Amino acid sequence: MVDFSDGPHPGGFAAPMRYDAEILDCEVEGTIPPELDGVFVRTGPDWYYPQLYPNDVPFSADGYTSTFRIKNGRAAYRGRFVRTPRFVNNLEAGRQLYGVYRNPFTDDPSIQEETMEKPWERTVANTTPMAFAGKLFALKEDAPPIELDPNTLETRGFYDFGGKLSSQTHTAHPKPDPVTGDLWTFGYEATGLCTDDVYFYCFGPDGSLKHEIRVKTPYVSMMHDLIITNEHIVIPVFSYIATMERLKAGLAHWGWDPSLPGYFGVMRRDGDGSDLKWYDAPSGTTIIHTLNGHSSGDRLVMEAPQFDNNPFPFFPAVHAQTGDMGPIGRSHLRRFTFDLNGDSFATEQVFDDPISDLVRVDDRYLTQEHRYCYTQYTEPGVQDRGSGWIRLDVQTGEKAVWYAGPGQALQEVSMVPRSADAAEGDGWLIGVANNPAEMRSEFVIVDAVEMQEVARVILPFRSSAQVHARWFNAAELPEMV
Ligand code: V55
Ligand code: FE
Repeated sequence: MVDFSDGPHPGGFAAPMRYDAEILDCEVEGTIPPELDGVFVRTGPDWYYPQLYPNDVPFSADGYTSTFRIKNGRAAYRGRFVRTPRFVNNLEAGRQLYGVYRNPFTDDPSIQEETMEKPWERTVANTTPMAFAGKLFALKEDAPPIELDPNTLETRGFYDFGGKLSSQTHTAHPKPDPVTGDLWTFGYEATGLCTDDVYFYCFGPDGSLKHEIRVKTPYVSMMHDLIITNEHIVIPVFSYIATMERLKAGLAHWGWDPSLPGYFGVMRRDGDGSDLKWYDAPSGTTIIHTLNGHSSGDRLVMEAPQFDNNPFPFFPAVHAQTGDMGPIGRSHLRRFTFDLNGDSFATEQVFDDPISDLVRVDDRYLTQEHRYCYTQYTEPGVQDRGSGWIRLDVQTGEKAVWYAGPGQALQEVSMVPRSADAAEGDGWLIGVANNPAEMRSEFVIVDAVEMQEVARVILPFRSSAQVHARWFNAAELPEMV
């Protein structure tokens, strides 16, 4: 029986949505710029059945992918639950069969033999959309990508890069290199649950495997994101720990352990991993998402938001009493400058106010030096304007902020350049605002130079919360009618 009265979201804006939807020609306020031709894809979590155990976490909710296809000033919306093996098995049983986050020991006996052997089949594919070689995928870091039909969003199944993905997992943060056209990506816990193996890949735009690197990490930590520069790979290892003992005890995959050392691992991206160097970093902090980085000579400069405590209180501290969730994390954008010949790095705060760690650059500048960082932000003291998107000049510290409107909550922003050769910063900020007063979601287009709204696509319903979203132009994901 489906009964959400005990949560996790019994009602209100975050209540489970549980529907697939399609609107062929959406209601629009303002004018969608005619230059916008492509598809904005969002992936996020929505519980189709209530969680099996109270200690499960929001990251276990079923993956839902939705698209705003934009062309000739018009917008079409589609949204569908990803038909993961888990979704299909739950639907057949009419209830949740899967236990707590990334822990098959807690699964229903009817499927547990399978999930112990193939833990990636527990995935909910709820984190990030990816386009690669003309295909669309929904990603979560515990499994290979799941391919979706880019037009209908029907699920095609797991994708293993033509047999080249030797890792059992694939990150939710692959990095397209705009200079080479390649995709740099990786999987951690690559050889099984709680293994310290990390496999990195470079895939060419035709889908071919160009390079692979295999390394081990000092401990098994949540390697949610990484930095690819023009020459190097930087991997953060910070404060979360997974062990088989935890899993056998029925706990969620990650525990927060501020007594663990932090590390940045740096290695050449064209090497074999034997040059990997671990730089000691402050413990009790963490880096979940990264902004961008660039190498030149014996220096590597990267920027990332850093939390000075546990950002995910539903992964409680390993040494705390049950129920002690610790403080909610807030992140600051910091710049880390590595001496590639030495064994240390310098840290500077780029911006003094706390910001959302869903930071983005114009993707044409990934691996290169960039000027602008975009993210969600509300200036301290500003009230009743809803949440904002900030354009932060990381070189001068100059900022400009656009606010969504009273009560509205903005999700992750994407930057779309006005044209392929437009100057950095010239284009639009796009993303979804949740409007709880109207109980609906709205797709917003903001001029990134003026920081003024130009159009809004109005949905007559809530679209479930995204984790991440990406814009793919019509050349990357052509529309098939
Ligand atoms: C994150 C999100 C996840 C996950 C692991 O934002 C890390 C970080 C939505 O799922 O499984
Ligand atoms: Fe992420």
